[in-house]
Amino acid sequence: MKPDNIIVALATPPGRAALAIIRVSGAGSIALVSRLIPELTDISPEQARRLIHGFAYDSNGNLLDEITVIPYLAPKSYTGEEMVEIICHGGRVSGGVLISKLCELGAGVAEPGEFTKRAFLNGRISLSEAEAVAAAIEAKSELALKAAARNLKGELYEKVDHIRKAIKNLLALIEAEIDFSDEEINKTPFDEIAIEIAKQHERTRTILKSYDFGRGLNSGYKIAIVGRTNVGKSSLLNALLSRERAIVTEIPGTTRDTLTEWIEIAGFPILLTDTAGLRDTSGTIEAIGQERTKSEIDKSDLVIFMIDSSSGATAEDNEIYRSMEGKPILVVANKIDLN
Ligand SMILES: Nc1nc2c(ncn2[C@@H]2O[C@H](COP(=O)(O)OP(=O)(O)OP(=O)(O)O)[C@@H](O)[C@H]2O)c(=O)[nH]1
Ligand SMILES: [Mg+2]
Repeated sequence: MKPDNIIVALATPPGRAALAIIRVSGAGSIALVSRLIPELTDISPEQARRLIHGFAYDSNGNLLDEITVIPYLAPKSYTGEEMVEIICHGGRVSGGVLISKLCELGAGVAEPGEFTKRAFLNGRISLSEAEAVAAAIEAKSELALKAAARNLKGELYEKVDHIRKAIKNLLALIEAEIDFSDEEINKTPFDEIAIEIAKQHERTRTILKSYDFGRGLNSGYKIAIVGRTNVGKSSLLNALLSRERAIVTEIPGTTRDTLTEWIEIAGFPILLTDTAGLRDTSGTIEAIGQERTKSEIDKSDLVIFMIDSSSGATAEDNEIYRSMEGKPILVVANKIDLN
């Protein structure tokens, strides 16, 4: 089913800003908005996709804001439907007032992602392009944004579509082989078909392999800094963040709770967690902290296991290391200046 009801939403974040953008989509959008903005009355196809300067009024003729507005005729719009983009003044009031006036006139407030959903349902963009819109908005690093932009341009879709077409061709060849196997027509040898199948299989595997990379770029990797008390875990967190985020003292057991911050390393978003040092303890708070350290280890993609190189690996270090079996571990020897 193709939805044709009119939806409206603020496309920019609420709050103080020079400008805000309101999007309206659905058949009849232009006529609906023209009841607030007279300059949109009787838009000709030549005026579509062009910026129009105007003023917005309420139903009593009171001036609300000076605006610019872009009308789009179906199907040449983001959603593929008739659309209007209103550029009004930012701040707390203007966008909200215009949206509530449009809702009074019959528009409904869009769900998050509904414009993109309509673009997909109307065949304007592929599923991978729709996902790329979300990935671009959520991008936590420049590298993530660049990957999303490639998919916005349809790179992933093209790769998958290429494989899909090749498989359809193969299927046609195989079916022809079955249907006309007795007849003397130009036939494709089976080994050629087998080679082509292997090629498409390999291409599919390559795309699948890129999934983990893409997931890391979008959701980030979780890295926990783990080790005995006082080895310098919080000092490493602070050094990587370039600020004194965690309390560092010479007293063992300083960090009691897990502490998490986003950082970017080589373009990858990393959720870095400092944890409570592991040791035998009778303290209730410290014991709870250590339980949290253990659950943090379970959730991590990588554990930075820190040891104090001035004392070398102790029996306690060995015990902690063994308890993390199966986890990707990066061993970091700290306090090398004391050697
Ligand atoms: N000499 C030296 N001291 C360090 C180094 N790194 C950290 N320290 C000191 O070691 C002490 C403990 O550092 P923290 O970063 O609090 O250690 P931690 O592993 O977080 O300790 P807990 O939170 O108790 O588990 C502090 O006095 C730091 O200044 C280092 O590379 N060399
Ligand atoms: Mg600490």
